[in-house]
Order: sequence, then structure tokens, then C-alpha cells
Amino acid sequence: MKTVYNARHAAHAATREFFRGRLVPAFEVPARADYVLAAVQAAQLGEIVAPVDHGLAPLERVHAPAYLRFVQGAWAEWQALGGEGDAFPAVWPVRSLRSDVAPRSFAARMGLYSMDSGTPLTAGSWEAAYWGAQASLTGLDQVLGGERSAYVLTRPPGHHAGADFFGGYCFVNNAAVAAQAALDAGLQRVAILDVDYHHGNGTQAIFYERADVFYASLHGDPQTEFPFFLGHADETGAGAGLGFNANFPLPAGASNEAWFAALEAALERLQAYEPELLIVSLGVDTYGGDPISHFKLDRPEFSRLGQRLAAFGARTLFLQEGGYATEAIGHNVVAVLQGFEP
Ligand code: Q9C
Ligand code: ZN
Repeated sequence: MKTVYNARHAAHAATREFFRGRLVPAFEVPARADYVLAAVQAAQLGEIVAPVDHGLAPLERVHAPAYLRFVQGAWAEWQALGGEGDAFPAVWPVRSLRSDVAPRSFAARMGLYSMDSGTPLTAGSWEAAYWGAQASLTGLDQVLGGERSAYVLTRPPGHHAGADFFGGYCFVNNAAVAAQAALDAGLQRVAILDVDYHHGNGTQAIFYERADVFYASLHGDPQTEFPFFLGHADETGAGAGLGFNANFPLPAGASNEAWFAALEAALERLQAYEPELLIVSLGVDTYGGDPISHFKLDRPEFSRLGQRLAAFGARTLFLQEGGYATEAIGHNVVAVLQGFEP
């Protein structure tokens, strides 16, 4: 399987993030992708290719142009204000406040276009995220061009980013960009299976009222796990999208047996949908050793996941999402990919 590697990921390099009242070393760091790249090379998984630039238009198919422009220019605005260190939002337009007017204040727009204070915006966030989306589109080209599968190695991740907000370490929703581009290339039914520990609120929201993308996710129960405000089992889609969204929340600490039972249930739903393409939001923060998550998968389970996805039988685009046990994530990702294609 080929890997599309976004070498510009390293432009997004946060040093710290907020955690329990302190600034602690960031979890979503460049070393994550470096370890995965090393593991992909050591395993001789296949050719490693660079992203091809498809421009901004495919990103604008799922994100509000004003939001993309904001992220693109945010670092310069922050610098002009004399911002020291990374940029964080501090105020949000919650219930009863207006979110239909973009204020002139940069601080206000940081809040308008974000969902949490846990996502540092850095000098190279836009560059890294832009090229991550290009890597996704390049991976899609491989799969639509006849490859059975492709793996996109990029960061920052994407699945928490909504049409007009960043959060959860995500700025551009790579899975949504690829799914929409697949439809624009002529496909009619695209499935997204999100196996990251966290619910992909951005991806769900983008396609919630649509039948042409089926979003299924297994994740830590939002009652206790980020992103807290989406990801419940009763979210089944709306309007034309009713019946095309399926959430499988599991309690923090859930057993591997429970996780694989949920995987079966999700795949059963996707099988009935008969997708022409499967996009896997491949977070490996389900690993037992992950520092911010609470499932218990390990190497044998990651390999079993890959095998099970191969048996699903669809053209498959793997996109890197979370996974914060930095030194382990390369081995975990490779276990999935080698399980898929031994
Ligand atoms: N100190 C993804 O896995 N904040 N995002 C956790 C831990 C949010 C994770 C705080 C975690 C988001 C793509
Ligand atoms: Zn995650």
C-alpha cells in the first residue's frame, strides 16, 4: 500500500496546551508523524509519495470560505496584536450570543471559529493543515485510480473540525474533504468509518443531513469523553440524512471484546449501505498506552482491525487522525495497515 506523506506537517508545532489549569507539553506533536513515517519505512509498506496540490476549491466544498481565510491569516493577525507564543481562543458565542456577525476583533473571531481552548494555533498551522488536505486528495486519487487502498500520513488530524470551526487539535477535516471530492468525482455513496477514540463531531455534522455519505463512529462515550457535546447513539441523521449516521459510544475503559462487537455493528450498517468507497478515520488513540484516552487496544487488536477492514471488501482510504503515545503510534498504525494488506 502506498503512503501519501505530508512532510509539511512539521510546520504545525505547538509546544504547550491547557490541561487542568496548567500549560502542559502538547500531545499533538510533530514527532507523532516522524515515528509513523519511520515505522512505515521499516515495515517496507510500499512507496511513499508526496501530496499533489489540488488547490483550495476542494476544501471550500466542505468548509466555509470565510473560516478557511480566517485560519490562513490568523497567525499574521495574532502577530500584529503582539501575541507571544501560540494563539488560543478565550471567548465563544454560546447560547443567546450572536454567531451570525463576525466581529472585527481577532480574539472574538478566534472564538467564533473554534470549539475549545485545547487547540493551539501556531505559525505553520494553516500550511500543515492545507497540505494535509492535499495529501488526503492525493490518497483519494490513488484509490480512485485503481489502487485498492492508500494511507495518508498527516497531522494535525481533521475529524473534530467542522464546516466553520477548529478544535480537538483539528483545523481542516481531511476525511470530509476526501469524501466530498469522491462524490464530486462521480461516486454516489461514500462511507466514513471513524475508529479514533474520540467522536468525529466535525465529520458527523458536515454530512448529518445527507444520504450520500454514511458516517459511523466507535468512540468513548461523550458523557465523559471529548468532544462531550456530540456522539450519542440517538444521533441518527436528519432530513435526507436520516438513517445515514450511526454512533457507537462505549464507556471509558471498555474491553476489547466490547470494542470489536461495536465494530461489527458499525460494519453491518455500512455493508447494508453498499458504499463505493470506505474512508477510515484512523485514530490509534484507542491504544491501551495512550496518555489521553481510555480504551485498551494493542498490537494484536490493531492487526485484527486491519484484517477485518480488508474482509469488508471496499476500496479503502486510511487517513491518520489521533494517537498520542508518540513512540508507539507507528507500530500501531503499521499493525492496522499490515493486517489489511499482509
Ligand atoms: N489534555 C483527536 O484525537 N483535548 N483529538 C484533550 C487532554 C481534546 C483529540 C485534552 C482531545 C482531542 C483527533
Ligand atoms: Zn482522538
